[in-house]
Amino acid sequence: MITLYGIGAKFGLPEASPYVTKTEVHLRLAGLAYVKEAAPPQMSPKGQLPWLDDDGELIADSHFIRQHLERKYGLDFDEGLGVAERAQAWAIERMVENHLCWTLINARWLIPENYAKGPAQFFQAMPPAMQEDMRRDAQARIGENLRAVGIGRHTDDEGLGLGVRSLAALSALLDGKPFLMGARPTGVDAIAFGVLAGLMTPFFDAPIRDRAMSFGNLTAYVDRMMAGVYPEFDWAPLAAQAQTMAA
Ligand SMILES: N[C@@H](CCC(=O)N[C@@H](CS)C(=O)NCC(=O)O)C(=O)O
Repeated sequence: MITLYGIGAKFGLPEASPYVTKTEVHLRLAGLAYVKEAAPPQMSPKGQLPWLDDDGELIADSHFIRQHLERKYGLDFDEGLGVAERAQAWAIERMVENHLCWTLINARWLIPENYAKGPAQFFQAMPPAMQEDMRRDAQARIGENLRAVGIGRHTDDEGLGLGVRSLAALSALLDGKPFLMGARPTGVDAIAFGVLAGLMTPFFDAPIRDRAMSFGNLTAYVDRMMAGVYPEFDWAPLAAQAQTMAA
């Protein structure tokens, strides 16, 4: 039995964490049965979500989970792609995970209104006397991480400009295709969808959300992935919202 540990449905999304979403999309694309459990990152072998328990074998990190699934179940999420396309997919994945995703983290954790209704709620199950300190410490840790990766050292406008460059690159790479590498979803679509949906959810307001919503092919892409991978999820199409925002 496969158990996927993540955050769960929150923030108007079927899964709050983009990395857990990546793994969940891989599982769904592969048609593998799994159960999902909410768990804190501290319980993970690597201290982060997601992790997977596959019949007693524990695998942490969305990349290594993908590798595990491909090896154990004889899958290739990039089936049909040539060497250069696989290299391109890897480069896109790194841009999305190690660059664009930080703008999502910045918007959720450092914009006070988003933090209050979003990640600050993670601590509600803790003893009331500890909650405030835990919220402050966690936010400070994220601030340090943002400085460590660089994006936290820039002005808001500079940080936004960097995020928009990645969005524009994704939009150009998607071009007129339904999915990033062509006619069907491949491995990289899992994280591109996870991060874009996380940026575009109407639950949070942020300048990077407004800019993301202005890329028509990216909103349509998120709607397409959501309908295909999470058909049971109640999702208001972004393309319609984007039209209202632009009017
Ligand atoms: N490289 C990891 C990144 C996972 C990650 O950053 N997970 C976040 C949740 S979205 C987490 O657990 N953060 C808690 C922490 O870093 O302390 C992966 O691909 O699985």
